[in-house]
Amino acid sequence: MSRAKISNPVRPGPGSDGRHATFCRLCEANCGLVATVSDGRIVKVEPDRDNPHSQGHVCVKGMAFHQVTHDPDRVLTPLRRCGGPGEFEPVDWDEALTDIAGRLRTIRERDGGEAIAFYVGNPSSFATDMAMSFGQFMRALGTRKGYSPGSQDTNARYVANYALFGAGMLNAFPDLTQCDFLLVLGGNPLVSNGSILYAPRIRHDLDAVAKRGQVVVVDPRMTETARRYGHVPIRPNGDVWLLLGMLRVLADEALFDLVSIARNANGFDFVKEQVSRIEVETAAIRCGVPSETIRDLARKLATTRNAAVYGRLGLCRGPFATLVNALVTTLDVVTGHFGERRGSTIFGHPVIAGHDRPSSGGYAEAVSRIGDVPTVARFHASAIMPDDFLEPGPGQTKALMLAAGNPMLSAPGGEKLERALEGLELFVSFDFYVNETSRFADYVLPTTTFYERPDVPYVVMNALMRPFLHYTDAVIDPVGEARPEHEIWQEIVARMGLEWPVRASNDFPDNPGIARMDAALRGGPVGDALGENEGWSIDRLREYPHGVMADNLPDPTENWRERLGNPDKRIRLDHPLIAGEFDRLWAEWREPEGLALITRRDIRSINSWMHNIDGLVRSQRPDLLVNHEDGERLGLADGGNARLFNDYGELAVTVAFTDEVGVGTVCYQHGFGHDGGWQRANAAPGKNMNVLLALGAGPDAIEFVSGTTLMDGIQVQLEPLRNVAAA
Ligand SMILES: Nc1nc2c(c(=O)[nH]1)N[C@H]1C(S)=C(S)[C@@H](COP(=O)(O)OP(=O)(O)OC[C@H]3O[C@@H](n4cnc5c(=O)[nH]c(N)nc54)[C@H](O)[C@@H]3O)O[C@H]1N2
Ligand SMILES: Nc1nc2c(c(=O)[nH]1)N[C@H]1C(S)=C(S)[C@@H](COP(=O)(O)OP(=O)(O)OC[C@H]3O[C@@H](n4cnc5c(=O)[nH]c(N)nc54)[C@H](O)[C@@H]3O)O[C@H]1N2
Ligand code: SF4
Ligand SMILES: [Mo]
Repeated sequence: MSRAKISNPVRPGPGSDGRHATFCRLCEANCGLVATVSDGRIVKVEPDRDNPHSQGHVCVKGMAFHQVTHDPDRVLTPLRRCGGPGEFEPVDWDEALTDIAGRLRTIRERDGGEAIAFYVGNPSSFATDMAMSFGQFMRALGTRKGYSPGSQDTNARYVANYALFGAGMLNAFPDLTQCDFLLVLGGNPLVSNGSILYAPRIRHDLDAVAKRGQVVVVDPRMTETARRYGHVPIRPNGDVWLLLGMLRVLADEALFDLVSIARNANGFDFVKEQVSRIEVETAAIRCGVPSETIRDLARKLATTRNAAVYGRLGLCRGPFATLVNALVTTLDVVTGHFGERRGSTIFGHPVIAGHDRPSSGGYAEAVSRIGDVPTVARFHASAIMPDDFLEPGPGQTKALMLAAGNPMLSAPGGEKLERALEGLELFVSFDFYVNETSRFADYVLPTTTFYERPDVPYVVMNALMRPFLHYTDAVIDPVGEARPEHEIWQEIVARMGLEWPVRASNDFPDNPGIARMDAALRGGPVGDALGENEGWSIDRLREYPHGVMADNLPDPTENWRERLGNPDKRIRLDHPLIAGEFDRLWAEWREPEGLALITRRDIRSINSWMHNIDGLVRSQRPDLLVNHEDGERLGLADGGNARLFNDYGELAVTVAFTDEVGVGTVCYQHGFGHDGGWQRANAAPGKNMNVLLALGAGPDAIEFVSGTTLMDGIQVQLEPLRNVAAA
C-alpha cells in the first residue's frame, strides 16, 4: 500500500530537509504529526496516519501550530523592559543572563531562596525537558515556592487521590476500550480531547461505548459531547448532591457490590452513614436533576458490568471540589467498578518508576506564607499569589520566574495581580511571546516551541489506557536566538556561582529532562534495566519514529492494589480529610443565589493562547451565553452588550441568547482579553473573565483543603449596557 511508504518518514535529523514524524504537544492527546522541513522551516504539516495510537487523528490547533513556530510576533531575541508594561528592547543573551544572575544572587543572599518564586504554566506539562528540570532550577536557587495553574485545574482531584489512595498523583480513569456505560461529569472531551484520559481518538472511543451501551454527560451546558451522546443538565456545583443521591439509591435498593467493597476498600460504614443523611428527593431539588433520573443513573451504574464514572474539570473548581472528586471514586468503588476489571475505572499501564508515588507529588508538604493553605503536588494556590508578592515580611516574594504561563488571564488577580507583578524587584519570563503577564516582566527570554525540542509524552505516561510509547527528536533547530528552557536555567545557575543539583548524564549530556526520563523508563517495569534485557529506553524508542504499541506492559488490572500508597493497599473512603469535607458540607452548604458563571473551551483555542493565528481566532466569538428567559427578564438584547459584574470585578460582554444553558447559568470562554505582544490576538474580541474571581485564602476565594480557586458557578450579575462596545 502506498500510504505506508508516503507517510513513513525516516528520522532525517533535527533541521534536515524532509518529512519528520513527531507529535503535537498542545493537549493530552499528543496526536502524531508529520512535519515537512525545507531550509530549516516547517512548510507543511499532516496528520501521522502511521502513528499506531492516534492513527491520523488531529485537530485544527495541531495542524496550525507551525504558524506559532514561525510567527512574526514571536520573541526571537532576549527582551529587556525599557519603559511601561509591554515596552521592551532587544538585548544580547550574555548581558541579559549576567544581569539576571547578579540580581538573583543579591535577592537570594539578602532575603533567602524563598524570596524567589516560580510560576510554571500548563505547556510545561507537555515539555519533558522543562517539566523535569524546573524543579532542579528551583533546588539550585534554594527555593520551594512554586505556583502553577493546578489550583485552576487538577488540585481537587489530586487531593482526593491522596485521601483515597495515599498517592496524590496516582490517577484513575475510565477504560473506554471495554466500557459499556460511561457517566461523564464536568468534562467535554469532544472539545478538550480528554483530560487525565489519554485517548487521541476519543470520539471513536466514545462512539464505541455508546454503540455497545450508553454515554451520559452531566453538565450545566448542552456541550458538544452532551449533544452527541445524551445530556443530563445540572445546576453548577450541584454534583455533590447528584452523587450523594445516587449513593442513596444504591443504599435504598441494596445495589452495593459488597464483595468488591470488602476486597478493596475501608470506610464503607462511614459512607453509608453520610448517605443516610440525605433523601433522594432533597438531593434532586438541590442539584436540579429529577429524582427519577438520579435513580436511573444509579441503577444503570450498578447493573452494568463494565461501567465507569468520569469526572473532570467541571468538578474541580467548586466549593466542595475535593469531596465531589472523592464521591466519583466512591461510586465506582461501591459498585465494583474500580481497579480490578477492564472496562471500569482503572489505573493506567505502569511505565515509569515512581511516576505516581507520593514523593512525586504528595500533599501539604508545605503551607502558604499567607493563609496557611496546603500545597498540592508541591504547588501553592494561585489565589494567594498577589498577597504573597505585595505583603512584606519573611519569605515575601521579590523575584518571579515565569515559565510557560499567563496567570493574568488564567488565574485570579486582575488589577491587584498587575500591581503585584509591577512591584517585583525582578521578574523574568521564559516564553516565545510577550503575553498579558510577561508584559510586566523585566526580561522576556525566548524559548523554543515544541518543534524545536526532543520529547516523550511524559505527562500521560501514568494514564495509559493502551500501551503506547513515543519519542521524538527535535524537528528543526531553534529559531532565531531561542534556547530551550533548561539550557537557560543551567546558564543562570552557573553565572550565580551555584551548582546544578544533578550531574549531567553521559547519554544525554545536554538535556537533563530527557536524561531523567530515560533513566525512569529504563529502570521502570518495562525498561531495559540499563541494557540488561530487551525492554525500553529512549534509544530504542528512536527506532520507532511513529511511536510503538509496547508489547511488554503489564495488564493494569493486575497488581493494581500494589500501586496504592496506603500501607494496607486498600482504598480509604473515610479519610479524615473526606470526613472533614462532609462536615463542612452539612454545616456550610447554602442554596446558591443569582446567576452562576461557568467556563467553556473552544476547539480552536488552547487556554489563553494560539489566538495569534488568524485562521483559528477569526471565527471565534467569546460571547456570554445566557438563557432566553434570563435575557428577557433582565432586559438584555440578543447580540447586545451587557455589564457582567460581582463584588470582585466587572467586564463588558456581548450577549448571545441560547438554550444551551439553563435558567440561572451563564457561560463565557476564558483566555481572552489580550493586551500583549501578539498583534492578532490583541485585535480579537473577548475579555478576561477571571477579574470576577475573589482573592486570598477566604471561603469566597478557595476551597481550602485543595487551594482550588472557586471558578465555576461563581455568583455574578448582569445588566444591559448600551452605547458601549463590549468587544
Ligand atoms: N480545545 C481545547 N482543548 C483543551 C484546552 C483548551 O483550552 N482548548 N485546555 C486543556 C486543558 S489545560 C484542560 S485542563 C482540559 C480540560 O478538559 P475537560 O476536563 O474536558 O474540561 P472542559 O472542556 O473545560 O469541560 C468542563 C465542563 O464542565 C462543565 N461544568 C462547569 N461547572 C460544572 C459543574 O458544576 N458541574 C458539572 N457537572 N459540570 C460543570 C462545563 O460546562 C464544561 O463543559 O482541556 C484541555 N484541552
Ligand atoms: N476562567 C477560567 N480560567 C482558567 C481555566 C478555565 O477553564 N476557566 N482553565 C484553567 C486551566 S485548566 C489551565 S491549565 C490554565 C492555563 O493557564 P497558564 O498555564 O497560566 O496559561 P496558558 O494560557 O497555558 O499560557 C501559556 C503560555 O505559555 C507559552 N508557551 C507555550 N508553550 C511553551 C513552551 O514550550 N515553553 C515556554 N517557555 N512557553 C510556552 C505561551 O506562549 C503562553 O504565553 O488556565 C486556567 N484558567
Ligand atoms: S487534539 Fe489537537 S491540540 Fe490536542 S494533541 Fe491533538 S492535534 Fe494537538
Ligand atoms: Mo488545564
